[in-house]
Amino acid sequence: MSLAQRSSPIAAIATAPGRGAVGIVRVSSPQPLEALIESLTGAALKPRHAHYGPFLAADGSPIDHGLALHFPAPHSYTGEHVLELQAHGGPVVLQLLLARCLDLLPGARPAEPGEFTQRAFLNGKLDLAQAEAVADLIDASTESAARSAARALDGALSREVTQLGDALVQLRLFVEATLDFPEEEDVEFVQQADVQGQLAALLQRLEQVLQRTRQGALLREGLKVVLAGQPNVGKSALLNALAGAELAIVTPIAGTTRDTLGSHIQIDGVPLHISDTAGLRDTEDLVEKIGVQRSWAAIAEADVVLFLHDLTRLDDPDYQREDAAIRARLAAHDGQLERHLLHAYNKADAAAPELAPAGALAFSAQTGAGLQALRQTLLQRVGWQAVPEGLFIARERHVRALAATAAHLREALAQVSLPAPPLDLVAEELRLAHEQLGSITGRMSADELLGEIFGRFCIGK
Ligand SMILES: Nc1nc2c(ncn2[C@@H]2O[C@H](COP(=O)(O)OP(=O)(O)OP(=O)(O)O)[C@@H](O)[C@H]2O)c(=O)[nH]1
Ligand SMILES: [Mg+2]
Repeated sequence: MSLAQRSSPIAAIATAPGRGAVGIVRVSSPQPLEALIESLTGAALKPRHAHYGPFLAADGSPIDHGLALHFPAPHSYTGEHVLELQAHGGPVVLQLLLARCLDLLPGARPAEPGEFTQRAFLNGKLDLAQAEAVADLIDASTESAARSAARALDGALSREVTQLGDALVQLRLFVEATLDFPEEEDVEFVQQADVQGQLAALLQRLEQVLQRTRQGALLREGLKVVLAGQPNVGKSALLNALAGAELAIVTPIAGTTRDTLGSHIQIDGVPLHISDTAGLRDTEDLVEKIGVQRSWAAIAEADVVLFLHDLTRLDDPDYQREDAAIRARLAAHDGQLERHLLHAYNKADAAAPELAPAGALAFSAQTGAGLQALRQTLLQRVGWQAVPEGLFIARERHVRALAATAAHLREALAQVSLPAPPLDLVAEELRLAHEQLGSITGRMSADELLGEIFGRFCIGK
């Protein structure tokens, strides 16, 4: 997009497509909107006050009657001049209103998806993490996800990141200042200031933020859980029990399920996508064969594979042989899959409890016994810990940036701990750490910030 396009007025229907009681057309423009407002409503609007009246077509006839709200810059969502029109929520009415606004604004064009929020970011109304939280709040699939998105939008993640950034700036400042005065005794200087101790403390704080950010990413991304195992172990029965609905066909016939079948569920507010698969076995049946191939494909993509066993058949030699074959194939997946495996033993209602291996998860999809423990173990396995204080939603992008920041800090700490610390390398690691951290909010341009501080303190030449 060219600069001119980026600064042109934009307008869009802000409410969901389809019919509704109310529909909203929103306009944002770098130029004042008074002329548009005058032509459209025949009135002058008091800023930030609801005004009821007609929305006028070019010939002066009303398109609709509704509420108009004017937010002059900079006190608006985008930071530009914004007008919101609340009309009746019919697609034709809203299209007419949108077209009228575009006609009345020289150079105006329909807004691209997310463009109002993008302008809010560019005008400093939101940082990058907050802008992402807007989308996450709209997309939230569970109550916890929605609340956490609201907290991130409120700046919970941004504040943590900014505080870490401030501490990092102090360290960078110190190390770079030491570099600028080579006549000083570097080693002593660094030791006196306990750069090592400060770095270690910073790293510790960062790890805590990283842990919370991981939880936030889990809430947002959800997780893929695949139910796998031999035919007839009760995979479909478990899917139904977890989903609380009769989604999959359950019969005593081995090979009932052929298609992979998924459902969205939540456990303690964590969204999970759970898939039932065809029972794993060698088969001549063409349809079932394809089903088994799909099972393996689903297993390869899963975040967690819930490997189900049938307590009533554990001592059956045929069952044992098939079990060994499946385990061997799972192990053959470069050990990657085995890390995601969670074994669970079904039909506890029909078997003696001591049949399950010691410490194993035993449950009954039929009676529901042990399901609660199964749910909790599943959450633990995916790394979920209920964080008492406010959780904020986060993205994989944030997790990666924080992990990269931590890696640079660890490297810096290792350098500082050497008998003769190579300060230029330490400074470089700190700079890289800062850059990674700054990418989360998109606001902290690391070197600008440092330049500002150096300027203020008049250090150097
Ligand atoms: N006693 C008992 N029977 C169960 C339990 N769970 C499932 N079953 C029975 O086990 C049989 C197989 O259940 P399914 O859920 O169809 O098994 P599946 O693993 O999906 O089988 P495939 O689709 O063939 O791979 C059915 O007759 C179920 O009623 C349980 O907890 N206790
Ligand atoms: Mg099944």
